[in-house]
Amino acid sequence: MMNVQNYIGGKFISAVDGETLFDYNPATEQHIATIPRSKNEDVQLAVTAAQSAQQDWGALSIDERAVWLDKIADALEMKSEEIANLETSDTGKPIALSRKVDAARSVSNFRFFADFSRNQTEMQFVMADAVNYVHRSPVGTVGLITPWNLPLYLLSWKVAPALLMGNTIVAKPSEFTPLTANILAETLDELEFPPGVFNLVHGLGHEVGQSILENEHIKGISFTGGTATGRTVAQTAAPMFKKLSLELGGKNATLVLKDANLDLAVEGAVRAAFTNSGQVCLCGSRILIDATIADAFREKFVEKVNQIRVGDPRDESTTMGSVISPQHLEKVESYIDLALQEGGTILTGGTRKLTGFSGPNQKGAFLLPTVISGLPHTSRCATEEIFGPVVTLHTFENELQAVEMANHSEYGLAGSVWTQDLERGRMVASQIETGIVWVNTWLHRDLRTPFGGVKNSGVGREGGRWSLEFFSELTNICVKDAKDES
Ligand code: TXE
Repeated sequence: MMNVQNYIGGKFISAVDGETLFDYNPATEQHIATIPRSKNEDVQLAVTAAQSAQQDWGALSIDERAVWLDKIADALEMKSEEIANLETSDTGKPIALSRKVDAARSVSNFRFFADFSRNQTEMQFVMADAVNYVHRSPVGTVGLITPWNLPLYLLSWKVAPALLMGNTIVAKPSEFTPLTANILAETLDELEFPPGVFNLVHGLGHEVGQSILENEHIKGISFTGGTATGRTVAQTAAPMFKKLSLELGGKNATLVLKDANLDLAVEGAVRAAFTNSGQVCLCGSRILIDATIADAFREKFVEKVNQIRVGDPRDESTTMGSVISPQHLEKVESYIDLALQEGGTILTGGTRKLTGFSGPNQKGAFLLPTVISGLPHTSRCATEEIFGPVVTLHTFENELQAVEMANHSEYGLAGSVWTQDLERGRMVASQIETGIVWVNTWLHRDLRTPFGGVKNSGVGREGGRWSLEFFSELTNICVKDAKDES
């Protein structure tokens, strides 16, 4: 069992009041770590440490900071297996997924931003008699608040550009998944990274998270999490005029057009619906299918879903693990009950996975991948974020209706369109009110592109130059010749 501590000013320390919380493995219900239950005093210590480190860190050149990012990437890469194992214990996700996505992409986030910065040139706007230079300064101390679904991946997505642009950090990982944020702190410590530049405070959202939001010295907040929490974040931080980036929930549509390559679409739709037990904000949790191909699609789709291997997350052959907690399992199950009350038909799944386990996994929060049909696209199950291994199927008569159905959502984060006519795919994609649309693929990420949502899915974009912009302040310096104008 691990005893995780806060990392403040380059030191591992307990919460000031000594209080702790338990961290559980959701696939076994075993208590795996104890973390500090930090409060406002701990945030204040972290902010003081960050502020003392700000000047020196901000004074480094971007190239010097990029060298640090590369060093961090190399050091994390050496720990890939440890990261993957801890992520699997904390989240219940399959080890193969933890390796391929969580561990690998956390490394590539640091490497990407280091390389990306080397290709940047200073923005200039030349006038007839003057030149405007756009100068970037750090925002200052920023608060990074992250969720449990992709713990180190999402934290590194924020930490890398924040460091690169010269900011100091107070980070708070989800209380459900603190272990890989701790690995990052340990790695920085081993590298003798400048103390106080990166500070980590563990604890509950409404306590330590809220203190980060309210701290007047924290000048920017980058938050990824649920829409309801995002609203609290905005309500607290916006009146203080903090820079704010909110990446919130989604209820993304997968649109399967009449001319789709059916095998490709089925495979993509299954991956979009069930990756990480459906606990990715980009997951395609409602599938809209052209009525003329609906029967064929449904049959192949259910067949493919039944091939998902739900099992022990540590087993290499498992393709779906548990959900994040027993409480979350109950929430997801309540939507399955609701679907039945609303007149839906469960085509497969719908129950807990109870058989085939021996040992501690018998107590885990496992649900079978669940496919529901027969519900209106306006029903609660088809419009509210379930964030679990549950997908609803709906049919449309024409593309106009498909787009209307896709846009019938309070969310607008992502989506995918499946068609062999690429022009049509782009046209349909451009009509969907959302931040990201894939055509004939899903979660195909180029880190240079803008990432973020519209409507209740958030505010702002991160990724590539959008991250650099968020984590810096711009000063336009207009320089005119000092010659006498007369
Ligand atoms: O997320 P929270 P929860 C969605 C998903 C899920 C729902 C709730 O639908 O069922 O959100 O999940 C911190 N001030 N997503 O409750 O609460 C919290 O400690 C400051 C989508 O786990 O949003 C954690 O570090 N911080 C999402 C982080 O916010 C606060 C991924 C996110 O937790 C806080 C996860 C407060 N008052 C859930 N309250 C996505 N977009 O991918 C909580 N936190």
